[in-house]
Amino acid sequence: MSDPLVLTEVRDRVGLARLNNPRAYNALSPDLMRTLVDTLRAWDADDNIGAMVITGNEKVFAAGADVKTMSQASAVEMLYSGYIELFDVLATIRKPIIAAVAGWALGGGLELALACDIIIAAENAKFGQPEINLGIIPGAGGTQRLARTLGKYLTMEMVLNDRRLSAEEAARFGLVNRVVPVESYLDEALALARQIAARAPVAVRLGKEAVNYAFESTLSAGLAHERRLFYLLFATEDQSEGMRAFLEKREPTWRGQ
Ligand code: DAK
Repeated sequence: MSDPLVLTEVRDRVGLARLNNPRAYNALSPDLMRTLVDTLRAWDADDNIGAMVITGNEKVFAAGADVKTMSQASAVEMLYSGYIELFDVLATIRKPIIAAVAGWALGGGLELALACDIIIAAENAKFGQPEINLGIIPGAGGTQRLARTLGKYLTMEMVLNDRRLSAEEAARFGLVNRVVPVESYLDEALALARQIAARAPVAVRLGKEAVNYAFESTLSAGLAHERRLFYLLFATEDQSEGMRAFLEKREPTWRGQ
């Protein structure tokens, strides 16, 4: 039997998914993506999990879609493959997802990281959209999510001329939350995930929804949406508990209700 394409474990309310296609630099084959998405969906529905981490290994996060598979595909086969829908599912996951990136995050690999909510980078992380070398462009969100994060000009250079960013550059340009030593990047990501997973679940869920809405709407629509979610939280037990605990100078006990 072949090794699983995604290695999973759950600890302290955090689900950890390790991409595991080492022979092809963690290329995101359809089978790997399907396994990853099924895992994340199951964790999203599991009350015992509050946050998730996606990682690769110390040398590579993911080198993009599987070029071997893609090289033979026609336009119609690509259209009907369902591959892109697997990326779309990531945007429907309600719990926070942290990408812990060491080594290469290229093409679909970078697009996978961009679909996460927080990116922790190891010092050796390298980010790029090399699709232009294959005669194509990014197709899983790279042109849009990078432009929203880095602005037009750097994104153009990355998409049109395979400009790659070091971890330090990625941090400077706001593409990652922070850069940490290779030895500790996964521990950092897991520790952050554990902290978020221990917070008020409904507020975490609506906070993620509110921030993501900023990328989909005008400012006034976004502000109105935020306000509705804010009022909604006053219908939760966790809001009463959180404020009572603050006034009583004790730690709150969140129930996710
Ligand atoms: N796919 C398949 N195999 C890959 C691969 C990939 N993306 N990346 C690496 N490999 C394989 C290599 O072919 C090689 O295999 P063997 O020769 O050993 O059999 C092995 O991994 C080691 O690679 P190298 O010999 O090249 O190792 P180096 O250390 O020299 O270089 C590298 C590492 C990661 C810098 C290099 O391998 C590289 O540049 N890889 C390709 C990166 C790339 O072009 N990525 C973008 C792929 S395009 C869609 C939406 C989006 C997408 C698809 C569809 N729809 C809307 C339907 C996404 C597209 C992409 O991501």
